[in-house]
Amino acid sequence: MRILVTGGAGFIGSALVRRLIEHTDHEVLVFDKLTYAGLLSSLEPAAGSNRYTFVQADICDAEMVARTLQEFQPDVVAHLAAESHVDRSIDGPGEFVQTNLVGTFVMLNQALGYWRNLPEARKAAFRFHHISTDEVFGSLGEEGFFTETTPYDPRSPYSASKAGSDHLVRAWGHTYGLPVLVTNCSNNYGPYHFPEKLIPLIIIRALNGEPLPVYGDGSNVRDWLFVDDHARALQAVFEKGQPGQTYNVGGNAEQKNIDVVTAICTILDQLRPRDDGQAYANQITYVADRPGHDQRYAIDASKIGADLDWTPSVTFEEGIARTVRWYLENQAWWQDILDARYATQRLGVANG
Ligand code: NAD
Ligand code: TDX
Repeated sequence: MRILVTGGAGFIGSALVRRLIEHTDHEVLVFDKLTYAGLLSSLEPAAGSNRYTFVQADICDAEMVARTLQEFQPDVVAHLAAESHVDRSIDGPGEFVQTNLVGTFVMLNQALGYWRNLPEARKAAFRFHHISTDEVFGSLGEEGFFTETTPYDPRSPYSASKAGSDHLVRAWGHTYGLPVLVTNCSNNYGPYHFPEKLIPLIIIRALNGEPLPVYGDGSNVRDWLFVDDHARALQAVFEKGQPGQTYNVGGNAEQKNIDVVTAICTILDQLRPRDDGQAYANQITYVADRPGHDQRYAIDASKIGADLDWTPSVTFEEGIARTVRWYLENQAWWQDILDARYATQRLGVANG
């Protein structure tokens, strides 16, 4: 297969590309603008392959999208490019509307034009796979799970823009017959995670001897999915999924934020004890809550299990230990980001 991956220089996109190059015979083209979150260093393990191509371009640029589709002739578009950080969407929602809504519209419209001109057999096999989030479903109380039929109730500028993009994708499927697939997944974590997100931010700030900011009272719950498990799910969906269907993808690993932070501290105490012999947990600081902070997300991933035989393989305990070890062994990767792009300061306080 020929797979065009938008956002392939991001956290999840690069995990997908590394997997496809390492474990399959698929040809891969990464289409990525290289925003602050796009890193060629995350693609280094794949970049030497003759089945890998990179194009630096914006998904809002219809001409570049059309030309790339025409030249690369993909069987699958895996659409991951997006603005992805909730805190940044509070500070600057405009980019989220532009990339997540307008960009997805451009991708759909250009993919439709390309798909209509394919020969019948390739037309039947083509898939437009949109990668979305569980945040479109809103916030859960103590009980229950998000399923594929949970009504949409997005509550941040980020999740509203992703919800809108999901609706556009389904509309292009229903109205024009484009063979679309949608996946909604829970919080990913693992290697190459940009340090604005909770887990890498805590690891790096702990190592730098800085306060570890826990929003609110730390009781918010996320369902953590190891990124390589997610990449395997995405491959299963675009290879075997039924066009028009949605699949929820989750890690079956709910954790309160404070427990995530404490787990990281405990692992660091073992692997890289502080020079002064103190526990890393002493650096934990409760800070002002995120405005509109969703309380709990949890995914019921039974449909993808039953239909496509996918289940998460990495427990939270195993995944968090692997992740901490990766950050200890790959300081050069994250130090470059701290020096040139983002130094783990607080975002999204929204006083304005
Ligand atoms: P990321 O922020 O790490 O990467 C986004 C990538 O998209 C970057 O490489 C960036 O350069 C690229 N990009 C941004 N705007 C672009 C544009 N206009 N044109 C072309 N490229 C552009 O994001 P991620 O965490 O890897 O998330 C990937 C996708 O998965 C997103 O659609 C996100 O909404 C979704 N998702 C993420 C998570 C998570 O936990 N990270 C969970 C659920 C869903
Ligand atoms: O410094 C912090 N302290 C803190 O307590 C940060 C950065 C976050 N948090 C909290 C907020 C959330 O409850 O930790 C939790 C996780 O926060 P993020 O890592 O920012 O992720 P989240 O907002 O849950 O969204 C992520 O998962 C769903 C991704 O960023 C989204 O792209 C994805 O759709």
